[in-house]
Amino acid sequence: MSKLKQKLQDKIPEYRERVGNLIKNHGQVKVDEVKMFQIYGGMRGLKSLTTDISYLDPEEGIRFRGYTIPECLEKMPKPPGAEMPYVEGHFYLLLTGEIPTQEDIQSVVEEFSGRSKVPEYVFDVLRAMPKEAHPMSLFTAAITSLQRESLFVPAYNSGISKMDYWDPTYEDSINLLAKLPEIAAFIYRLKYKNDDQIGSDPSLDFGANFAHMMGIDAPYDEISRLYFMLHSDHESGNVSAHTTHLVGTALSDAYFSFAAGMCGLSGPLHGLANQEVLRWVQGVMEKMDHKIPSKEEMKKFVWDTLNSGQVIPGFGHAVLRKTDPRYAAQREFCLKHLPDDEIFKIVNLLYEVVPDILVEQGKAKNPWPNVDAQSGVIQWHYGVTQYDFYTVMFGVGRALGVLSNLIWDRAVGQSLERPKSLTTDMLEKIAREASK
Ligand code: CMX
Repeated sequence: MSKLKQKLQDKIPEYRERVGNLIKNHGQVKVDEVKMFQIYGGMRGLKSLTTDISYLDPEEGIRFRGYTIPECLEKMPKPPGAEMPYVEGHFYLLLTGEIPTQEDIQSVVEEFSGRSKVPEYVFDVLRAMPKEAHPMSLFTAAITSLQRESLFVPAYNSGISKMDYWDPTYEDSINLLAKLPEIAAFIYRLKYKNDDQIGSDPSLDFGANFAHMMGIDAPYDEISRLYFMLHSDHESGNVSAHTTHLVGTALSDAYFSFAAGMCGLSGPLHGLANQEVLRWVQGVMEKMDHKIPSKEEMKKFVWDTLNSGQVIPGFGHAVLRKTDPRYAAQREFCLKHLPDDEIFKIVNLLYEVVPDILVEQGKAKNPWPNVDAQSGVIQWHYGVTQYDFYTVMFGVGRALGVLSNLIWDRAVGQSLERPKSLTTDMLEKIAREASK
């Protein structure tokens, strides 16, 4: 058994006891109540999910296992000479709740690289898909094609105990995670580089190997580590995390569950927003003939977008009520490495004008930028200008969090998710009775 799996196995009994105690001794304690607007309003703010992988405070932003982004960047071990920590170490933290040592990380790096070879049939599937298929369509197809490798399915069919479900789920999750960088880079080079593929180098860490297979020089390895870490998790209620969890509660294996989550990530209100930001910025640049707009000109672009009934991509959030620390971390990287970049200047200008306009418009509860407002700038600067690819990289990062969560769901025996629905007649009756 690998060191990581052993560590997980050692932690499971205590966690089961804590959850068991909550259900058995406090099962009737009221945590929250559902209001009418939440039923029609996407269950916003309803406290009805649990995860220990990360927590999103509306004012402070994300904490991964209790650590803020700056704390993770400072405390987590890094590859020799690197600025950004190992992705493998971040996965270790998400899964176990502990900051790994260099030695711990080394064993995860080896575990991942030993499982990273993508079967040839996955590439055949991708090559057979229509040329104009969206990269997220290719990404989900690759994941579902890999589902035949699931170890959970034969274990379930052979009658494995519910107590042991976490074990093949762990195996499936690591097998899938380890292959995602190569799948993503393959999709990129298939679609945009005439299928001129660059083979994986298993001696490299997760982030560096991705950069190598993309064919982009340093510091793209640093960007990849930062990008995957920042996008890994955002507690349980966002569409990709919730969908992966929901589908997983039907005991669909890690491949099906994660693919479902990735279909959710592909929506423009969620992960696709990063491509929408670049598309919007490109529109501005074209109209300006590649001249940086003045503040007044930018305000007009923003109002025109709002007045035509569209959202300003990369701004607002369902939970956050301040600038997203994931935005701030990427902004810092830009200030250090690409302060004169044309798109960075435009995105900075947006930061100056959009919040006031959204406040003036009076609709968005959070006028501040989210992660997606900044991530495309860095990608564009280092040559990844094909912005419809950005959500695939978001997906590779998101896998770290949602698969960690799925393993813990299985460890604690999370039930099939099945909330109750009511008809409009019933809700009207409840409303009438409440107003008597
Ligand atoms: N531009 C214009 N209007 C916005 C807005 C924005 N950036 N953000 C919110 N609003 C509007 C909403 O569309 C809504 O309008 P209606 O009442 O007409 O429906 C109103 O403000 C209230 O929305 P909210 O409660 O503030 O936000 P929600 O929780 O409903 O939605 C989000 C959150 C992210 C979908 C929304 O802010 C948005 O559409 N942002 C732009 C897309 C985006 O950047 N998505 C990425 C989020 C991060 C991620 O998941 O990757």
